[in-house]
Amino acid sequence: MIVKLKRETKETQISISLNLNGQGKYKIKTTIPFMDHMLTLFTAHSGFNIELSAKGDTEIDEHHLVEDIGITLGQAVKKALGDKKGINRYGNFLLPMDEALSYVALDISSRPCLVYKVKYSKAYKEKFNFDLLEDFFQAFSANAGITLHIEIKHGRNNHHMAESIFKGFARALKQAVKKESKSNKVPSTKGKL
Ligand SMILES: [Mn+2]
Repeated sequence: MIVKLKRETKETQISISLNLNGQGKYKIKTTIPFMDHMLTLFTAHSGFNIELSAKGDTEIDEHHLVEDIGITLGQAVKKALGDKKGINRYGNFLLPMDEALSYVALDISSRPCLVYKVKYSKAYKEKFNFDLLEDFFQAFSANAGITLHIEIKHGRNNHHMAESIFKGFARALKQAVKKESKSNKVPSTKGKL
């Protein structure tokens, strides 16, 4: 199933097309080069197909746009999951990226919760404000209804740490959304997620 969503506010304009059963094909244009890089990695490693076009009031700063991309991606994932019948529900991944190592664990629970244990170095004056990534994952978790734990075990370079997180997030989500071949049940003793 391909989910298409448009989200427009006075601050940002975003459209997304998402297929959870894809081949990792991407067309990502957010006007923020670092987010393009992260979302491209995310798409390639999740195996989803994503077309995302986003722009907004980045003349103020990049906060609105980064957060609203998280909202839109979260809404698209939630819609694409549908009744959640037969999915694995849980996913986790320990992902090394050179000297950086992240651990991501998630539950497609309908209970939004973000635990984010990541400290970026302030030693460099980078173009991108890495603190915005917490807002991105908070928005994703809240709108997808996903419990999401993200931790950096260790690392030195901010770019590597972020890259490790996005790849690990992609791999964990890929596991969780995958349908078990024989089961058509919602994987909860409550019968509903
Ligand atoms: Mn890179």
